[in-house]
Amino acid sequence: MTDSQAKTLTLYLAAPRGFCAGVDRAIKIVEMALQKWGAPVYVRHEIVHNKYVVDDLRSKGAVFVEELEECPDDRPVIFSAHGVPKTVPAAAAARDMVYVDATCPLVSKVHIEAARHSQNGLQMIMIGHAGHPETVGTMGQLPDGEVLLVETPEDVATVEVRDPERLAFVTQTTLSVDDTIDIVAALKERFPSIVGPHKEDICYATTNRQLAVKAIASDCDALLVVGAPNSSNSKRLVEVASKAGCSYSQLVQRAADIDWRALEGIRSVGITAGASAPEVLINEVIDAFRARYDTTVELVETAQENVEFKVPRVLREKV
Ligand code: 0JX
Ligand code: SF4
Repeated sequence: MTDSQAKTLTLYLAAPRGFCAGVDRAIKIVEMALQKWGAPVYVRHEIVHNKYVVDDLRSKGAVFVEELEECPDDRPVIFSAHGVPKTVPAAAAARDMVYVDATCPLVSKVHIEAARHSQNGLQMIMIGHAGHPETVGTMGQLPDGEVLLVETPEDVATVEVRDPERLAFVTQTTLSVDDTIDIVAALKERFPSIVGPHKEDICYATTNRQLAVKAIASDCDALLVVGAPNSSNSKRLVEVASKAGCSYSQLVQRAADIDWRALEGIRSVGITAGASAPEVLINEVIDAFRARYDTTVELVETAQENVEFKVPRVLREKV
């Protein structure tokens, strides 16, 4: 192989990738709140799981905290895209705080489903990752202990329910579609009367990004997912690529994280990004390849998205 051949590389750029409608809306909410009320505006939890996004909003006057108790009474607070337990807005209201809920409408829909099933006398089972803020928020729509969590088909085999005839399930929106099929199948096998969504509650953005990865994974010597280590949907994309036959799939937050040694000898790389990763970081990664290889970029588009969510009315009204 000659030197010039060795430096030739094809980048398969997955589409859809990166920001989803819920992330777009959540970031807009923080920016509009800063315009409306001035700095500081408090944000409970990272608005979305991305350091670049959080640092940018912090530089504009947002203050990120983990708990509502860390916020003063007299400044607005925004709840992150992942959703919050019912106790959080209740505590903010009790303190007469101004708050804006940036929970993605597709997560809120799951909250409403869980509450509705419970009102109908069904015990809830949630398929999700323990400790993830979305799971904590969805389980927190009902009193402590009311929602049972299962993470794997093995959990389904041991979960103890009140009445196997009166059960419903919901899921986190950012799970692996394929893994969730197995968990739902295990639930339906053990509890044939269980009710739930048509398939699961995984959102369009999670589904589309996973399908796009599957379309390129087996053609790539390596696949990089731009995203954060605490981003559930981004981590799932790395797993999907591995399972689809890509022998080296890695999460990178920025171009500086790329392990160039591990990529030695490769001729094709897939690139995608989690729903919370801004396009500027994807371009940074592409530019890093262009600086090292004679790079051809091929867009592989498996779906088009045109979902948009309105920001809450309070931010659309003139001051
Ligand atoms: O960890 P998640 O994938 O739930 O969140 P992230 O990375 O911030 O993505 C956007 C918010 C998704 C909520 O469903
Ligand atoms: Fe909403 Fe899906 Fe984006 Fe989460 S990943 S914010 S559920 S659109």
